[in-house]
Amino acid sequence: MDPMLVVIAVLAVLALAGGLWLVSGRRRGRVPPEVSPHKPLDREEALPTARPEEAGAGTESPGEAPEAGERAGGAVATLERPESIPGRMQRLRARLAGSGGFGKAILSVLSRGDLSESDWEEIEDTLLTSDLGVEVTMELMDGLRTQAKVLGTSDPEAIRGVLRSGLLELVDPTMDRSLNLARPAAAESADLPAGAEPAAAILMVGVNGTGKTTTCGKLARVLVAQDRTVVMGAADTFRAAAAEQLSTWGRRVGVEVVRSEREGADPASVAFDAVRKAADQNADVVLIDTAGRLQNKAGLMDELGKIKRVMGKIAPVGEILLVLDATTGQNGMRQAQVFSEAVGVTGIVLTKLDGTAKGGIVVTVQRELGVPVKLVGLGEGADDLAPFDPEGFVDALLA
Ligand SMILES: Nc1nc2c(ncn2[C@@H]2O[C@H](COP(=O)(O)OP(=O)(O)OP(=O)(O)O)[C@@H](O)[C@H]2O)c(=O)[nH]1
Ligand SMILES: [Mg+2]
Repeated sequence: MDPMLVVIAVLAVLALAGGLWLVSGRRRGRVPPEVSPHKPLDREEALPTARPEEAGAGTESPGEAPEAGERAGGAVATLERPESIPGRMQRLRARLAGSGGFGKAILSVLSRGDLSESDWEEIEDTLLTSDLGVEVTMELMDGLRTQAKVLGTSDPEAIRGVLRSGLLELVDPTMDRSLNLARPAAAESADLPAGAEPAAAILMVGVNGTGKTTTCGKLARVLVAQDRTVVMGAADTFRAAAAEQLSTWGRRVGVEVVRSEREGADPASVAFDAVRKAADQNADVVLIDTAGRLQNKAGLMDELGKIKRVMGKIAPVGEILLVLDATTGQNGMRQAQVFSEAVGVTGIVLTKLDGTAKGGIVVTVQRELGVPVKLVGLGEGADDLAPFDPEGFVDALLA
């Protein structure tokens, strides 16, 4: 055989092998299309993707981007120390009592002693205005009337006891209200570096203005107060101000915030980057803030499903908190149902309970969804968030 031909054949084989190796090497290093968090899907097809290096997405820690005046002589200002949980419970009890104007109104009727039919109607009206809903009110009224017949209404203390146990039963102390902070096993597609473990992931969802970002910030503080390491993800890419709002919360307690500088970036991509970052850092918890959305916007509801799915490429999302504004009352119920169907809500955060006397909403929302109220927002202050405690709540209502 012509030696020249042999040389050409060998070179051709080598070139082919080299080419194949490069391709498979690229494949190895690349996330397959269906699992790529950066690939825009569905209606986002037209939107630019949000790879951190392309879109200016990045993380911000307190040391990297301090606010003006935050540095003194090159040192980062001291971080805030969030209030301990028992401390805040004590402080917030009075505000919780405010959400139960109805409890006191009923007690005052009961204290009249022998109740006339119009007294009973007054109790019924009061319960109805507390957002307990008609069905629950009727149930509670039946119980009260029956007990009143047995005990006689001349003993207001006894009736108060009946009201307390009736309300407590409605609020249901048997529900598990703990946040799921167990670290999940990594998904097969996670491809994490050795030693990295996914963090417990919490996704915050809800309609506009209910308090999602504020709750993310407050919850980060609760977790920091418990000595947990936290990463937050600003998956509200709708407005640049939203990421800044979350970053401000993070900065105050030294929690890193993963964000995209570009408005309209794919929120699922930012959520993925945050979950990935949390795993790489072995953080305990990753909190993902999302943009407010109306439940009747199907495309936006699908987007939430996508965020959850893409986060699941690292590990399953353990907690999906629906943030509901307590002052919207029964209107919140429809929202709650649609969000629940779209992403499977695991817990409710009832915010602005300090601004309403309609604490009955706690009962209604739990009944409608079969999901417990886990946290309550009781003010605009940084530590005005508390775990929901049924006994404390009912006692505050009847204090
Ligand atoms: N009084 C009171 N105000 C609250 C509470 N939680 C949140 N807020 C206020 O509600 C307003 C909206 O809060 P955000 O956290 O920005 O709400 P959001 O759901 O993130 O809003 P979007 O991202 O626009 O959908 C802010 O002024 C908060 O201070 C609460 O528990 N009590
Ligand atoms: Mg927000």
